[in-house]
Amino acid sequence: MKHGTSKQERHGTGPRLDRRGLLRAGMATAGTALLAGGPHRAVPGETGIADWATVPGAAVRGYGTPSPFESEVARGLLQRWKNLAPAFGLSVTPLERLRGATTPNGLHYEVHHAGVPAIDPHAHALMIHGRVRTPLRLEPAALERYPMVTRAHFLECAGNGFFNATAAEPPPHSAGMLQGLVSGTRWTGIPMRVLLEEAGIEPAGTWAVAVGADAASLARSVPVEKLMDDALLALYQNGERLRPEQGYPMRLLLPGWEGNMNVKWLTSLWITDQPVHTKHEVGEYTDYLADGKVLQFSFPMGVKSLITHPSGGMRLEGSGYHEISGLAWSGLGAVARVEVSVDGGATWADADLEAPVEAKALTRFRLPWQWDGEAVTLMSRAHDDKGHVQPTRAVWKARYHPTNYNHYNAIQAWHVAAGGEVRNAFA
Ligand SMILES: Nc1nc2c(c(=O)[nH]1)N[C@H]1C(S)=C(S)[C@@H](COP(=O)(O)O)O[C@H]1N2
Ligand SMILES: [Mo]
Repeated sequence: MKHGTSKQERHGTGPRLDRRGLLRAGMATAGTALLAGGPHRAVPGETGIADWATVPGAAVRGYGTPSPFESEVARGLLQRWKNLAPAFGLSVTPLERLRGATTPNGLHYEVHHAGVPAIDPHAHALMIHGRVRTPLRLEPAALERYPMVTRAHFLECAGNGFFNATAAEPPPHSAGMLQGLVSGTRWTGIPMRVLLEEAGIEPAGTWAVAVGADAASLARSVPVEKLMDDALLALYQNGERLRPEQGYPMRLLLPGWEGNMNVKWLTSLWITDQPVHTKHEVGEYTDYLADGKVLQFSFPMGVKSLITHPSGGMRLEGSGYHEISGLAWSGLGAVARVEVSVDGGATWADADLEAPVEAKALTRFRLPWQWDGEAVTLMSRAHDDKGHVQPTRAVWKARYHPTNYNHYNAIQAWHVAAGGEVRNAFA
């Protein structure tokens, strides 16, 4: 993923990039050395022995938690109808506080339509019924005997980015508050195909209605084709059992498709010959188009990216070397390329993609940058391996009704003031 001169020349942007301080990957170390020569220089003989190195530390414990010094790293809570419906709520992943491409389980974003049910796994089962030859009743303990796979996939709420989608002026929020209804996880579970083949789908069984065991009875119609393709009955997240917030003891995982369809606390998969138009697929999770029509069943999430470092609410401490880093993903395939602009979209340079680059998964990108201390606008633009490109906000807005916020995947811009303050921008 090295981006040499030839590639930059091919896009006709080579010489201008250097002027704005974007460095080629090989120069990252030069930039770091520059930092070490500054305020971080060590003074010989200054290192003493800290208190914690003079007495024994804490003993072993059954389940670990982060350092108390990291207590500010937490999900941001959005409880719009807190008094009326306290169990309805969203929480966002603090994207600007994390590195890599995996979201810790305690920071996975949440959307609960009627709270988190306290499910006893010994009293829970998934029924696969309807247009099948052999209806199945699958209890969590029995599922442990099935073959499992582990795959990295992002999960993104259809409404992620809603502040930027509908606001007249850019809200001055953090990356997490603006775009944190997305998380990245290594999910382990049973391929849905294995379970559906055991049940034996009748030829007429082309759709499935997935229902959750929560008080919302959240239900979505899913094409059987997707279930047979890459869907999982997810049982584990990042190696441990699903958290209650993520659907313990089992959830439907539809890689790349809008979060709402990934039914948590899955209890019923009713095989039908048509979609049944549940509450969540005829109102809230549809897209209002510019011409006044409503688009139903827009399942995959579009190609998207954002810079997380630096991002809204941060302050750059001085000009000179900074690394630009962020996340990219596509619900249609793997990220093929991420471009970064430090001049409001006039010129672009390819960022490095951090391996492994997996399909329908978060991908970390990085690009070294030498900031000249002047006001700039930073942007990132992702491409996937199916040829899709992240649109500008203007292009996205032109497609949809002014009130639409679902499937917002426009380019995220950050304005860096001369003083170093970073702020959400529309560009
Ligand atoms: N049963 C059930 N499944 C559900 C929901 C819910 O409220 N109940 N919320 C949906 C929505 S809108 C989203 S975006 C994702 C969120 O999954 P997470 O909370 O694990 O991030 O789950 C979906 N599945
Ligand atoms: Mo959602």
